[in-house]
Amino acid sequence: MKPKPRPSLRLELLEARALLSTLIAESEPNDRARLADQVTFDPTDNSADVTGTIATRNDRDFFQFRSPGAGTADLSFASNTVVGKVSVEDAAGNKLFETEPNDGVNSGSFAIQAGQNVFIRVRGGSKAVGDYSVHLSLSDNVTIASTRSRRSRFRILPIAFRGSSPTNSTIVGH
Ligand SMILES: [Ca+2]
Repeated sequence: MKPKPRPSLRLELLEARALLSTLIAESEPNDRARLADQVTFDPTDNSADVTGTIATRNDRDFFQFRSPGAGTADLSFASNTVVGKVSVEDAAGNKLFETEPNDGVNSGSFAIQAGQNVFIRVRGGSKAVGDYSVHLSLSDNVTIASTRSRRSRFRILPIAFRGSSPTNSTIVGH
């Protein structure tokens, strides 16, 4: 006889999906703008977390997003090992923002236009290699179309359990 699915299973899946939606992991090769990894923003908080690895001193990682509206983007680079330099350019190669790791500047803000293609390049600024993360957050006035509208159909329902704990019990009503 098949075991019955746990009553909490659906909630756990939703939580995992929500976390994954904001996390963009690099995929090599991404050393050129045309090979850039696409960044998607979570419409619930207008943010995205990018992760990558500077594998060699010549490695460079490109990420790209198309701005859904005009506003401001906040960028923050973090790494335990890499003195990384982040450059942000538009499609024409105009510089929008650049960190200055040698001066301790690893975050900042820049203006974005509606429909603008924004390219983010991460380089290792020294011989150090390792993992890094880049947090991106768009200002509240930039509206992001939700591609997960089905999510709104789910609601948290009060559930009555009979048993010693929610993971070791039987749903008796909701
Ligand atoms: Ca790369």
